[in-house]
Amino acid sequence: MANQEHAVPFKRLLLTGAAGGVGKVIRSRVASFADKIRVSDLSAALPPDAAPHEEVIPCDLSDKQAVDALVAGCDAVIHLGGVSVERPFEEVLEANIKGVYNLYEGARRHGVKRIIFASSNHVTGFYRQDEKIDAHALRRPDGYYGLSKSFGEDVAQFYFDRYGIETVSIRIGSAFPEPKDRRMMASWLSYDDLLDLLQRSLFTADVGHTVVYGMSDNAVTWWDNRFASKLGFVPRDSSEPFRAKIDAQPAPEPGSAVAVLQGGAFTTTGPFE
Ligand code: NAI
Ligand code: 15L
Repeated sequence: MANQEHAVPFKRLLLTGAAGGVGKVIRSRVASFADKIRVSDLSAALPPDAAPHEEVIPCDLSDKQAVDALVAGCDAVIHLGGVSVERPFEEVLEANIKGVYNLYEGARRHGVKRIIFASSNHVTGFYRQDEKIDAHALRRPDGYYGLSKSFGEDVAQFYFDRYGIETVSIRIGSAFPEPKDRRMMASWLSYDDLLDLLQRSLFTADVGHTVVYGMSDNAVTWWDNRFASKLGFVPRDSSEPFRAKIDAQPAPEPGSAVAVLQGGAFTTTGPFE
């Protein structure tokens, strides 16, 4: 990998959201990124079992003191934890908005050098599927969840400008074992491509705050991922092998949000009254 800053891995890497869909998959695969992996999630979600290279520390991200203790001793973070779908504002506020603030405050206090922030395509979900945007396009969040990720990107920029903490914000498309529907034919990110992107995001020098889309090499795409070239990221997988399976599904209603907008169903979820 070109342009690597760290000849040796980090000393202690914090992985939040380790019990989630993505976290469970990448947990064992980030072992080589640091001497120790500190694995965290809500206590109810996280079994206490730890591999020899791991420390398991349950933590609610909305608890500032607990997050401060969680971050202490870590020099890098992969931040996956939080609400990952559209939910009432109060839930998003606690886990994502207070959560990301608490994380960066801990990072500032304890000298964390690099954070990988799991942002989302829902930061730009109100663009149409026939538009192609890059990561510098005006953000158009498609709900409270998208707003929280947009806030997280701003927090990342602020903590770089003010304190020099570097972040790669990855606007993940759809990171699942395979695309589940027509929309995900464009947004799919394979786990292998995600792992490659995470590794490059951690180890490429001088990223400042870089925002990229997390997408595989899909035939149809809504995102010009040119800023990912700074990381040398060239995805290897594609949603195309799943096309026949997806085409066999009923087509979405023409003109519906799912058919027209990049954010799909997120753009019409709620209000939660
Ligand atoms: P997930 O919902 O499966 O995992 C999120 C984890 O965060 C869960 O294990 C949950 O217990 C934990 N969590 C929730 N509230 C918390 C709190 N207050 N304190 C501590 N932990 C808390 O989500 P998934 O799919 O694994 O996604 C991981 C990250 O990537 C999330 O931040 C999500 O927003 C982001 N992302 C994922 C995409 C995907 O396609 N999987 C697409 C775009 C972004
Ligand atoms: C997300 O941000 C969600 O976390 C994930 O569950 C998917 O819904 C994904 O976006 C998507 O847009 O497919």
